Amino acid sequence: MDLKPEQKGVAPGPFKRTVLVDCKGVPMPKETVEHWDRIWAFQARPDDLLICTYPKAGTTWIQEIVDMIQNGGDAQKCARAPTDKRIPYLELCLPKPLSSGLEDAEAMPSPRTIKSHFSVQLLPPSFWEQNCKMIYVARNIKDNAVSYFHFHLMNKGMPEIGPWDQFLQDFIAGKVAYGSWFDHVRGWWKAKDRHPILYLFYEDMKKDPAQEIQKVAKFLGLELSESVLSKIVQHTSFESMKANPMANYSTVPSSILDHTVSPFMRKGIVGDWKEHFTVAQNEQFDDIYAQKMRDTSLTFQTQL
Ligand code: PPS
Repeated sequence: MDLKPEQKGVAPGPFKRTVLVDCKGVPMPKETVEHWDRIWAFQARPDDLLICTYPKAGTTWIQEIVDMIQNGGDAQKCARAPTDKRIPYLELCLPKPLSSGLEDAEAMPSPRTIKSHFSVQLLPPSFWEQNCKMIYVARNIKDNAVSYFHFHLMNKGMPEIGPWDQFLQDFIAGKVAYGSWFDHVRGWWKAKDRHPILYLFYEDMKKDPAQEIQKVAKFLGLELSESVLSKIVQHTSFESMKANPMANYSTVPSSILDHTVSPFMRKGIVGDWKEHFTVAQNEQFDDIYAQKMRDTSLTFQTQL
């Protein structure tokens, strides 16, 4: 596909891996924290839709689903720009000449859909004040950790990490960007009792995409015909999205996202953790998981 100039990424100067600094108790990339006052003051509008996830939980997938629903299943309309230009990533701060998510969101006419990975305590207050609809996608911790590990390898803007075992320890301890997976999924699970939040699971989306897409449409107050629904299911399958330059992040310069290290659309399955966890790591993980999740009704599937 030929890309229009505005659809192409512009390579910035030498790209450096970030470091994490504390932001309200959550480790965050220093670039985000440097712009914190502006991010925190972001003015949400009542008709904004927020898509929020822990990183690597299926964000891009739900973004494509939402955009397809909003555009009546018209794939051409969804090919107007890459994912992050259609649905800005609020707290993403990139070096010039790249634009930041905040700038893109502020410049966008309503109705806007905005992406964030914030935990509840980091979300700018205006989203709550304006009672914006929010869609949260959660993914089982084991596959989420594996996907995040590979993402650190291919994304040259993420912090430096050690080998898998070291990463896993840091991930369990919440010493990664956006902090503890436990706090994140639990915080949003609680928030849904007091806000219009549709809480979805990656595993359910894999198991029955049509059913989950219908849930999203209903949440947005839209009806889908059978033919539009089946177009959306097809267009948002892993295989279709992997081949779609407007959804697979191939337009980002390779100095930032190096798909030769690991493609952004890597495997897209439930249960890949079995290829990564040793028996000992799995046992340790299960123990910690049982402790941290003992007093919540939130449950996950780690295989289908
Ligand atoms: S990010 O960087 O946080 O926005 O990444 P995110 O999009 O949340 O997560 C990327 C993982 O989601 C998988 N993915 C999909 N799985 C199934 N179906 C579809 N359509 C799909 N699109 C993206 C992607 O492959 C990453 O998971 P892994 O396990 O690494 O393959």
